[in-house]
Amino acid sequence: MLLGCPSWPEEFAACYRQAGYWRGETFGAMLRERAITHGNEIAIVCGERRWSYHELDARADSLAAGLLHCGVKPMDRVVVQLPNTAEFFAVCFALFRLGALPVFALPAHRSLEISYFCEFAEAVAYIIPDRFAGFDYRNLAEQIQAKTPSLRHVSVVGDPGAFTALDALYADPVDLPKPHPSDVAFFQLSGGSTGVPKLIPRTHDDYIYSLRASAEICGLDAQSVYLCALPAAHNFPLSSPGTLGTLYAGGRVVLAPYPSPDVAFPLIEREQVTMTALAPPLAMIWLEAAPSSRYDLSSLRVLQVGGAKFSAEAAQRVGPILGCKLQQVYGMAEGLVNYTRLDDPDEIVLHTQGRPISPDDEIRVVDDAGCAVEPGQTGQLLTRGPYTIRGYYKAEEHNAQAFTADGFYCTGDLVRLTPEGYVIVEGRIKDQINRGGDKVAAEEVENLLLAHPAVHDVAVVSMPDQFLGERTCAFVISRGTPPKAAELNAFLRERGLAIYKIPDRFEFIDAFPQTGVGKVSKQALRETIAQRLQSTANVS
Ligand code: AMP
Ligand code: DBH
Repeated sequence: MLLGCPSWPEEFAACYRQAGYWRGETFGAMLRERAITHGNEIAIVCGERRWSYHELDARADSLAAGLLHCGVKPMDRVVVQLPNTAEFFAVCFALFRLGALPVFALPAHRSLEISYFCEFAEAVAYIIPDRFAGFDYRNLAEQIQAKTPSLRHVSVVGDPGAFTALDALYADPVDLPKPHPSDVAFFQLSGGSTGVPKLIPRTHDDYIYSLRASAEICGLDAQSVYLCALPAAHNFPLSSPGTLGTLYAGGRVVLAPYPSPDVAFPLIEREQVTMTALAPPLAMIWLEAAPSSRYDLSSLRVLQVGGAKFSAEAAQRVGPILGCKLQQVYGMAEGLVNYTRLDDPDEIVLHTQGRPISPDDEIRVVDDAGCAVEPGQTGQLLTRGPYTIRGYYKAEEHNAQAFTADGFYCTGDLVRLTPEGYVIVEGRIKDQINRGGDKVAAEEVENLLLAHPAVHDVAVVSMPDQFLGERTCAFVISRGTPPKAAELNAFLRERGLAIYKIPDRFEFIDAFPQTGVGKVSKQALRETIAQRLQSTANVS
């Protein structure tokens, strides 16, 4: 077991095994079983490449051997930052078989995030594409390697430049020790609300349960074709039921390098895609594009939308325009995932964010004092269960706040429950901006801006946005003449912050409004910017 990963108390673990949730499966063994039963079926479609289960299985063995030769050992951390390519799955399953632990970075992360993941996790290896979306990851890797002593190895999918090509690692399979099902299998990342992102340890047992149950809820089977349009490393397309749930069910995963209609629609037609997952802004783009598209989307049976609140108005257009069922998904990389069910009445599918996967997902809705609210009232959602973590990796102090003494995760989301136990997301108390599904921790951006010489103080808040739901606004008290917004923008880019976290707007202000106890009132700042936007909209 890896130190620094809080686990379930033994009595809970015993219950989860007893109930049949944790079945002692591991990812490596799961792929082997599918290769035996569905060996010649196609597992992964990536451009013109089609890998059968047998091929994926063989690649995982051979790459695991190659990584071992490079010095990657069981329990070592490996930062994986790959776009939606077949290699992402070869790498994941190779690491799972080896018992080395991927840290799932997103392609949008830049030097600030990646160097933090590498240092904090003491990663020994970093796996990247050569270029993606106009960005050269080899330059990034060079910077990171220069300042991260633990990082011994960089592998590149594509042209390796000064590093090693992933393709050159494939070696003859060797015998490997088998990871234990209760071991951590990888780290997901939290959108977070604090200064630095948190690492989320997920075990084989708990994650496989969540994707097996998700696949069942979504009716996946060997005939299912799942289009992965969101970034593959994100928890939603990875596990709800996502690519791994599809592979669990023996279905086919089709990879879209980009989620835009011009890329995704032809793939849906060509591959006869049955299901996919989108965040709300993308779903809206698809709804705009579909009526005039020349591609046949009729194979699509289910469109999942989640990551941020999907408005009921947009939700009701999904059926008529795309000719498929909508499923709302409210989940988190920490664990708990809620789905509307495929046979739920419209009322529920349009107006709620679903109900939990498991009968043993425990839900509490509490007020500021931590007391249960009256049924149907709004409060913070706390949760505990067979696939919700009991703590972040090496974060004892933060865990004491983010988890209750009896192990409930404090989601920071404000919800209410319907009498049938469906969750409606009403808002949030965590200091985070949800930019159309991309989460931005206010404090992380504030800390960086405070380092700028012309910034005396700063508060980052959300502002309403028709398209993304929310965008980010930084209120700045300047030191002397206010700097130009472009200068602050450039400053954050130079620091290596992911672009989606850079504030969309800077507002300069003399003093912050305060709450009764003298704290900055972010609520008042949100209202100020919302009013300003409203009045400019009225003028134009
Ligand atoms: P993360 O912790 O980064 O995995 O992000 C999970 C968070 O995304 C949740 O705690 C919610 O705040 C938000 N979220 C996810 N799905 C939905 C949804 N369907 N509606 C509203 N918020 C959502
Ligand atoms: O936003 C999320 O993190 C999310 C949304 C839907 C998630 O992790 C999930 C489903 O599993």
